[in-house]
Amino acid sequence: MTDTLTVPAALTRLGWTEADADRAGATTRPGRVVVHHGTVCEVLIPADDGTLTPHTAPLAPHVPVTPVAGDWVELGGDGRVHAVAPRRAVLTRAGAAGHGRQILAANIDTVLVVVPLAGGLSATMVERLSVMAWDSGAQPVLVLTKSDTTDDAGTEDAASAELLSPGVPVIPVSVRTGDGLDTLRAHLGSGTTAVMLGPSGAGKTSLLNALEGTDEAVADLGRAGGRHTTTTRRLHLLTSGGVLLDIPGIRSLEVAAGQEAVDDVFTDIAGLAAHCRYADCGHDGDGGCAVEDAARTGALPETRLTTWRKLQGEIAYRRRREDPAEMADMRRQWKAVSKQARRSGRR
Ligand SMILES: Nc1nc2c(ncn2[C@@H]2O[C@H](COP(=O)(O)OP(=O)(O)OP(=O)(O)O)[C@@H](O)[C@H]2O)c(=O)[nH]1
Ligand SMILES: [Mg+2]
Ligand SMILES: [Zn+2]
Repeated sequence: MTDTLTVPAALTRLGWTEADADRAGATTRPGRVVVHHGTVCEVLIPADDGTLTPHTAPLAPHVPVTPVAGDWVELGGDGRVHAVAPRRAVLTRAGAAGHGRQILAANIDTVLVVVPLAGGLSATMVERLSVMAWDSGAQPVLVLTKSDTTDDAGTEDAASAELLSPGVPVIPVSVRTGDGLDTLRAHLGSGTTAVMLGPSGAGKTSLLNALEGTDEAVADLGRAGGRHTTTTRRLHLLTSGGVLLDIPGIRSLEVAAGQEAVDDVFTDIAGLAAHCRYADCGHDGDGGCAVEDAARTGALPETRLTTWRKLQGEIAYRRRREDPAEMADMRRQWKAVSKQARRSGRR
């Protein structure tokens, strides 16, 4: 924040891009949501002199959506939020039953998938979080934290992770040694909005503090897991020019994604599937299955197929839950089947 920024520069500082301009329209001079709690938003707005001014804005009553960190909003003359701009890439998680998806961060360019190396690299965590990241429409970057807990600064784990999540840059980092921080900064330049996605205790907030020299609360050393240290979703302006959203840790069950995102991560299985006998092969006992053949010979790691199958099951489950027509079909089918079963039971 300096006094010399022009209004467009102040907007750029907030991460405003041409893609946002396309969506929000050229006439608006929006503010950006830093954090939303209850009925008010903390918003940063470009002031006339080009500086950024923090403002606490209540929601006007007619606003149809709840703003989230990263949203661009239009403030009325009354200082309230009157509209939320249409969102580009959004990070979402599976909500509780019947609640659809919850938006965790809006208008993002990059998802930092934050996975700790302490205690060993979890392939499943890399795969599942990468799927969720691809599903946002933003570019994933895999950040392997706590590289100081390995013998080789995370080099070997980084090589394994590249195979687990093709097409994704992998950066081992440590806030203890400073390893990888400059490489990470290079991904967080001006005009980039990034969000950190990872389990609780992965070291997301520690990373923010190390990048910025800030003092946001992090978990005490050795504290038992299970509780989130970060409890809000908040946007931070970085000295590297970009914008970084720190959010509470994600649980594995909250990972929600579509088939396309799964194919982005499981390119090996998608590639093999082209050689299955049936175009709609389920890779689950169907004849002439190239995927299962590869798993048998070891060309495809068995664990990879296991995670892929679990994700397929979750996608199907969620589709049933989210698609009322399909759900109604299932209920009808269930009723018919159970009626049949009762009848044959009486006979
Ligand atoms: N050895 C080592 N420990 C680290 C490193 N980074 C973070 N930690 C420790 O990991 C613990 C958790 O860090 P946090 O930054 O609070 O984790 P978080 O991902 O923000 O967790 P939530 O806010 O709950 O989602 C803290 O005790 C940190 O000291 C690192 O590079 N090396
Ligand atoms: Mg945190
Ligand atoms: Zn198959």
